[in-house]
Amino acid sequence: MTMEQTFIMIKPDGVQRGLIGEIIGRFEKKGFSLKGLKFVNVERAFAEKHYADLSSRPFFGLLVDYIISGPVVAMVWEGKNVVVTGRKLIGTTNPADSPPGTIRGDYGIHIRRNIIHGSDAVESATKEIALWFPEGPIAWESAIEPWIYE
Ligand code: DAT
Ligand code: MG
Repeated sequence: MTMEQTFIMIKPDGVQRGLIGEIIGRFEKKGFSLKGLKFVNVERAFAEKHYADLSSRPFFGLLVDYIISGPVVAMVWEGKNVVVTGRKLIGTTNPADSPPGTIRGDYGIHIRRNIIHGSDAVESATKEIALWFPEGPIAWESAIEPWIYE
């Protein structure tokens, strides 16, 4: 079965606040498979490339400063509808509006400290995975898949 993949990043505040295990656990427990994982100090030019679509927005400079303020956890997660469902696990952009039960709703307060990034569409996921994982994700089959999908 060829499955959809998405790019998920735990931002510097998520790392500093000790939420790496919690966030990975939520994606794992949902039934998604981890296909790429790295702990990275992001360069300014790389962060600007990742957020290139937002370069004309007034908050762009602060957003890039934040992303390069400490290491991030970059991941590829795989599963049926993982892009949309991953965004549901994450919640809305502003943690103040994000319902309890979502990652941003449970752990965030401020829009510029929103803990986690997730690709917003299959096309952006493909682009972001290619940018962050030029070597490609890790190919492996989860042995529990028959217990997650019929
Ligand atoms: P998301 O991360 O939910 O996909 P986005 O792609 O529109 O949101 O924006 C990327 C990040 O930029 C977002 O996680 C937080 C920041 N951001 C978005 N809108 C903002 C705003 N109005 N003021 C300040 N920061 C904002
Ligand atoms: Mg986005």
